[in-house]
This record gives sequence, structure tokens and C-alpha cells, in this order.
Amino acid sequence: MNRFKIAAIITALFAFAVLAACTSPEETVAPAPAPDIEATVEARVQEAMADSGPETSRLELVRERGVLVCAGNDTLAGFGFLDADGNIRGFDVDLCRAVAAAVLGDPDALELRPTTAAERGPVMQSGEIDMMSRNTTWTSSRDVQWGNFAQTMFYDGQGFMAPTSMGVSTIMELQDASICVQQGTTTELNLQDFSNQNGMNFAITTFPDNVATETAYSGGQCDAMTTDRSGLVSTRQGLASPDDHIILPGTISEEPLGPVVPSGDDQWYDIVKMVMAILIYAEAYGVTSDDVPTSVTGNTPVDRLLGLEGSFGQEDLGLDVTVAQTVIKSVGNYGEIYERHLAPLGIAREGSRNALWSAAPCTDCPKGGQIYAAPLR
Ligand SMILES: N[C@@H](CCC(=O)N[C@@H](CS)C(=O)NCC(=O)O)C(=O)O
Repeated sequence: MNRFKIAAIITALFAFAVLAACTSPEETVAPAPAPDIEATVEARVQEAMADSGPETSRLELVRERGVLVCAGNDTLAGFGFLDADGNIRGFDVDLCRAVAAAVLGDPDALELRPTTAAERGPVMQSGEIDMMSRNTTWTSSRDVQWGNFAQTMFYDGQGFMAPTSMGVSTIMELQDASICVQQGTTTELNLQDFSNQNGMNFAITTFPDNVATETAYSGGQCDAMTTDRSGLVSTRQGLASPDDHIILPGTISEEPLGPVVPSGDDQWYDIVKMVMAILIYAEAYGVTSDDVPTSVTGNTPVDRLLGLEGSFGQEDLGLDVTVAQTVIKSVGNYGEIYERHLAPLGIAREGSRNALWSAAPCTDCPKGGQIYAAPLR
């Protein structure tokens, strides 16, 4: 690309020089001072090179920096929240930690940037962060405008929560209700669509972040609140009396939540997808953080995963052959991450879309879930 740009500039300037040299004095209407062509060419070439700069890959950038910058959430229990020691922890955060382990050998070589819903597009587009892992729905326009969505880490859908005292048991009973919702979310857009399509006549009030939405709802400013069902579970458990609130059955949208990387770096995009595949296949093969074999087991898929036999493309991406060992020791497999952060909230996995699709070869498969990744081979 740089070479083409520089060649084009040189060609244009050379043509200009030839033209200037071939023009007779008689043809010149108003003689201009002769340009120093050589100096101009040199200056333009320098400018073109400085413009595009040496192309540093995201992997090189992260390794030079020594830290992975990951946009996340710090207000959503289970997914990304501040623990008692002031650290941001959660299901989404563990994916950032897994990528830090894969590329830097250390899950803690991580800078987490708490980001509100509305800030997500701008931070992704600026290129200032390496990845975002934050209860974020993969949509077609975000895929075009924000960056590349790797794949789905958690399948969700939008739901509603209302005080039990309201006496409603279905979403359709919320007709004419006032609803609190967060700005800059798919939630806000889906809510309006649903209201229009079903004549719900919702009175919608929007808030800039989750805390403000939750405070307004619990303070009685709205009849109900809406967000991803997982977000409702998380929010409900933080309310003064969770039992006084009901999450209504049903969903009004598809919310596939997953990580995003900046556009334009295939290697980096593939690395994040590969790390997710490592987490998923480690669970499928029964490899857990407390028992990561470091010598050949005789089970070919396990040995390949752990870099003990053959390859699944990890070195081609600039990763260590034993990258999966580091990742699994650091954060565990997908199932361990789920158990650590989402099971305590009561977000059941068994029989849900967030179960594994299969652990082939198997006799009891497919297991019915949708958690799946490109086979590691
Ligand atoms: N998945 C939806 C909603 C994501 C979202 O931001 N949800 C809210 C409510 S659960 C949230 O996490 N807010 C946290 C905050 O902004 O502090 C999306 O991607 O737009």
C-alpha cells in the first residue's frame, strides 16, 4: 500500500518535471520560478512515508506496551464489576484476561477501561483500545461501524422487570406502562420497535448508565425497567429486596453478546477468536485449570490443544505453541469461567443456549447449546 502510494507520487512528480522541461519559453505565458523538482519529490516521499508510518500490528503494539487495554463494564455483577478488593472481575473480564495470558503470558497484564454503553462506539473507532468485552450485542451496523465482533460468548435476549406489587405476569400486561431504559443500547431501540409494533404505548425514559436506570426504577420513577435478561438478573440481586421484583417471562429480541476488536488487523481478530476457541474446546475436552497436562497424554485432540502434538495454527498467529496451557492455567475453560461468575447469580446454563453445542466425539450429542467455535486443527 505504502509502496503504491509512493510510486504514484513519484510518477506524478516525474511527469510534472518532464512537462516542465519540455515546455519552451515561448509557450510559457507567465514565467514562474522553476521548482526544485528533486527537493519536491524527496519531500513528498518523506511525507507519504510519515503519513502511513511503519505498519505496526496490534499484537506488536500490545507486546511493546506490555499491557492489553480492554474496554469493559464495572457496574454489572457477574459480567464486569468491582469486587471487594477494588478489582474489576467477571465473565467478560475473564475473556480479556485470557487474551492477555495468550499474548503476554500474564492474565494480569491488563488495563480495564470501564465504558458506558454510549461510549462503546467512539472508543472502538478511535483505536485506543485493543478489544472490548462488555455485555455488548453483536449487530450488523456495529460490526460495520465499531470493529469486528469475534463471536458470541453469551446468548441473551431483552426482558422486563417490574415490582411484584404491580401484579403483572406477562410482558403484554405492561401496556401503557412507563419504562426505564439505558441510552446508547440495543435495548432502547428494541423497546421502541416493540412498543410500536404491539401498540404498547410505553412512556419511555432514558438514562445514561446502569446505576441511573436502576436508581430511577427502584425509586419508582418508572413502572418497569428493561435490559438484557442477564442484566436484569444482575440488577435485581443488587436491589434492596430482590423478591419484591419479578423478571417477566419472555424476551423481545436477540442479544448475542461477544467481544469486539478494532477493524483492519486480521491477525489480531484471529487471535481473539482463537483464544475463545481454546476456552470452549478445553471445556469440551475436559481440560481444567487445576489439571493442565504438560506432557503427551495420548489423546490427540487434547495434545493438539495443549501444543504437545501438531498445531492448530497458533504459531502462524505469533502465539506460543503451548498458548492453550497458559490460557487454561490462567483463567480456566469456558465452563469454569461461567461457573465462577454467572452460576452464583442463578443464571442457569444447563439446557440453555449457553451450553456447549457438543464435545465430539460423543454419544450424547448434540447437547443443544450454541456455544461453539471453529475446530482447533
Ligand atoms: N446488550 C445491550 C445492552 C448493553 C448495556 O450497556 N446494558 C446496560 C444495562 S445492563 C449496562 O451494561 N450498563 C452499564 C453501564 O453503563 O454502567 C447492548 O449491547 O446495547
